Amino acid sequence: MTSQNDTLFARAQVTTPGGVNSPVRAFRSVGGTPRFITRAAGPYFWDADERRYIDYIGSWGPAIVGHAHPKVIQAVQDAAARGLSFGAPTEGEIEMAEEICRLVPSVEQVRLVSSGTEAAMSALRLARGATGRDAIIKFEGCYHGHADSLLVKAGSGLLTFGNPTSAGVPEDFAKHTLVLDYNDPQQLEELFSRMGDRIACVIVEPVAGNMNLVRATPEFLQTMRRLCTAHGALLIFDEVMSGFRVALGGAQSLYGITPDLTVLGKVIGGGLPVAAFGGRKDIMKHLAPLGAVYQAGTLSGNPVAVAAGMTTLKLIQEPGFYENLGAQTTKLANGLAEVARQADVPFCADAVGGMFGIYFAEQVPATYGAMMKCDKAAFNAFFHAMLDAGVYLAPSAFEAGFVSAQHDDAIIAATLDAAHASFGKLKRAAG
Ligand code: KE4
Repeated sequence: MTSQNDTLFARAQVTTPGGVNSPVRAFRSVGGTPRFITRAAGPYFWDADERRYIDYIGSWGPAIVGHAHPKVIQAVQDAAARGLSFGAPTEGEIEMAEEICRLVPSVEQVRLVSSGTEAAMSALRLARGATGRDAIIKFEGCYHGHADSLLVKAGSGLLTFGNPTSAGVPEDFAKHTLVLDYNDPQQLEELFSRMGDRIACVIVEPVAGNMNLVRATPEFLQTMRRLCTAHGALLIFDEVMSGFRVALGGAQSLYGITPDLTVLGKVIGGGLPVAAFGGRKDIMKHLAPLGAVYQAGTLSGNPVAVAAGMTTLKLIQEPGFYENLGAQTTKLANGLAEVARQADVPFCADAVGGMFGIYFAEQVPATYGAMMKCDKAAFNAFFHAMLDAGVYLAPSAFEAGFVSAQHDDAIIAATLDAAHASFGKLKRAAG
């Protein structure tokens, strides 16, 4: 019988490039047909064939309290009944700004936008406007959305300027972006000694999730904090993924490092389009309408989206929320590693708060280079075996996974049962 997913995928590709509105959804990294989701609840979602999956992407982070949480749905319905968008300020935006500033102390003022890309792009422009400098530093393997200056990979030599990773990005844009190796403090020292007075900012995922999960070393983050301060550059923590995911205060609270600007998204929208950038007041004052750095948005601070985000932010502050989320995520990671060990499959896993990484490698990668050596073919085979068993992992060996408050012991146990069968399949296929 033809799968409805196949039918929908064929139809989608007629009117939308690749049949998807975001590339990773197309399953091109793992192969096969993407699942078209019809509904979701708690830790589950269902595809067009009415097949149920335990969901470990959670919309790539936003669904931290579980899908379709009754309180979030009610807040959205109540807000929608009062109108969808006004293009004028609302009290809800003040409440969200106050909540973010309270929960993330490094953020003294914040501007709401509609996507992580928009937030990171705006933070970059603000850093350049506030410092009067053009050069920025990012790291191989980190993703900060698809603004031109950030779609850049390492240049040919270590300290040369970057090259575009995407068609359509002019060399003139890429040349202001320096790309260094993640978790290499020495490269930062060398670069700042050469041109520290030309650097507008360093932007980093303090817990990386876009090359799969890679923890920053404390020395790496401490070095960039010290060098930015010494050379008048701004330190931007891109916490779109790690914010409210690895801890209530984000990765900056785990490492005890205060960035100058923070980029947020995902969880603060609870599944609807809310993102934000914020930080020191003396930097934020450069933003229009106060200052000369322009930034704007028709749907910025949208009242319905803010209602979803604010309700989510309240739910994650319930007593024990992060203790439980961290415990369940660690239980999953350790359980997968144990099941793989029993099947004699080279595999390891890591977990930070409510996000996890799985690696077909002997040890947890600490760098982009090490990550690229993981066995992608083995991951892809495992991905499909788990999908067939009703467990939906991120459809790429280079993405992190996400647990929600609704992934209870029964869900973890069912996942490990599926993993036991899947690792067994891999072992038999390897012969
Ligand atoms: P959005 O524009 O997708 O809302 O956010 C961009 C972004 C910025 N910074 C970080 C650290 C991010 O992880 C992201 C987006 N993350 C991806 C997951 N790898 C979103 C999934 C997708 O692109 O479809």
